[in-house]
Amino acid sequence: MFKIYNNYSYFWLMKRGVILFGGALSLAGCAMFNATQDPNQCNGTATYKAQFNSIWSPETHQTDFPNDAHYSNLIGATHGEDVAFWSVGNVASAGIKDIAEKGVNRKFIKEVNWAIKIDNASSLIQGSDLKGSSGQIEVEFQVDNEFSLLTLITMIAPSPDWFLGVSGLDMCDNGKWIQTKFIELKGYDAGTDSGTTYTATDEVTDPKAPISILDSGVFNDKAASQSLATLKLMLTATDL
Ligand SMILES: [Ca+2]
Repeated sequence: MFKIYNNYSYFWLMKRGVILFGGALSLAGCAMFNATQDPNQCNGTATYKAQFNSIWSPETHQTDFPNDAHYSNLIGATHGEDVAFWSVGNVASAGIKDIAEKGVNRKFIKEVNWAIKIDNASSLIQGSDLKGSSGQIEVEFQVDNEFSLLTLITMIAPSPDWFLGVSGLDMCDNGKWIQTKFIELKGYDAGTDSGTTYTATDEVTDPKAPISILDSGVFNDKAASQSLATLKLMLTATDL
């Protein structure tokens, strides 16, 4: 818990309602922080395995199913509640736009690294891609009390600006690390390209529209499932 006193840790502590009066952060300061710790927070660190399983196919999504369906490299972060890399109702960052339109992760990696630098995130998560519409991507990640949230994203490809993912999923539930969690992943529209089919030519959305759930067009046909993939999260180790 000991942190060297600097501007970042000062703001980090201020955000959590701990008032410090100048000077180096002392052991007494640590005791003061512990005394204010929320009982709903989780202890120690928790390691998880995340399995992304695609169920996207011409059977689940009949309309215009592309010949070269695939997913870009699964990418994400572990972070705290002071940052959201994407969310429904907000416009996409440059990093999310690049992933959703092109499957290019470079700018998103910069956004995560910046969040790590200013003490809003703890790690970058990088997984493989999927060359086809079916298959599995597996990644490991570690969370702790301060950074208990998970964000993951991969491009639905080809597509104008569509992606799958989770944002700010809290692995800590009422003071306990979640053992397993199963999520059906639906598609999102990044609001940066107005194309309505998988292979539409580029059509910039200007100004950007808010990120929204994909429930119209090719995602509102006689699909057997609105989900394109599932995400299974499994606690593999804890260090309390
Ligand atoms: Ca769009």
